[in-house]
Amino acid sequence: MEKILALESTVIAHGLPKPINVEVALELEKLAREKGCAPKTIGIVEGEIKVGLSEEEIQKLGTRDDVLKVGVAEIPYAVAKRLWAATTVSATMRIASKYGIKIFATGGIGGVHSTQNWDVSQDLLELSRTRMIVVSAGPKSILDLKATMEMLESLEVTVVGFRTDKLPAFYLRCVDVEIKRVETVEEIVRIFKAKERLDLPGSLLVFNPIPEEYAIDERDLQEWEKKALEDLQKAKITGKDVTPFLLAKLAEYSSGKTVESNIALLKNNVSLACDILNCLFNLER
Ligand code: PSU
Ligand code: MN
Repeated sequence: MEKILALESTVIAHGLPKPINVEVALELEKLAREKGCAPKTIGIVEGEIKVGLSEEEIQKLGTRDDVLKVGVAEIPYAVAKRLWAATTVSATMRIASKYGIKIFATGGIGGVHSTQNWDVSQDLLELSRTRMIVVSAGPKSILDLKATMEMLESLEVTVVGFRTDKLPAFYLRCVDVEIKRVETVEEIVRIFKAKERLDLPGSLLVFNPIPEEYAIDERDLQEWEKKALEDLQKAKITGKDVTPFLLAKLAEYSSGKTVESNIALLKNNVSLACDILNCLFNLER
């Protein structure tokens, strides 16, 4: 078994501001290598699906302004039209799984949006279909967290909190929603092995709380989110642009604090994912 860690590209192209996005993408890869793993950042280059973008391709994905954001549903569109595209959690998982990859580290997963419009991320459906360990800092706090957790349960996704029994929510270490707690990477690996043995489809979603020193004050966050949601309504933004728009607004209102937090939690997740991967590897050797 090769120790490959999948990484997504939407966070680079649409989640983080330029030019720090490219730096972060390369840093995450470096961190994985330092931990003895082989990072593969996934994206689409002129219609070609790449498992392991080159440094130059990452640079381009992070700077071009014609990069599409694709979930699983939009992969064939980007491929057939030979476009540049960044893959979301759902698209990255699907591609990684075809490639035999078992672990994927990301920032936040998509979920159920708290707008009046019906907006549920493809990430949730994909998590129910593809067997993989996905390390995330939780659903973004801009989502309806309770609805997102209920939906994950309906979709039979196995969810655990790493050293927490309260749901981590991206910028927040935890919110008042109960989750199943695990204490060690060995436990995570054992749960995944059981899932494989029982031939259960779907992912093991590991929620890893943001490091304490980078967590955002809940009241500050509520204030920024309220303003960002008002802006969203005024700008009449819908669909795929909702998440990038809200993330950019939060960065603006927090004077960059949310970006720092986003970077810290990404590194934290890559680090945990590598520990899990190393543990899995030692077991399968
Ligand atoms: N996490 C981040 N920033 C992001 C995303 C996650 O820190 O930009 C992306 C992921 O790629 C996720 C996507 O799959 O947002 C969800 O988008 P939507 O809600 O449109 O499905
Ligand atoms: Mn959506």
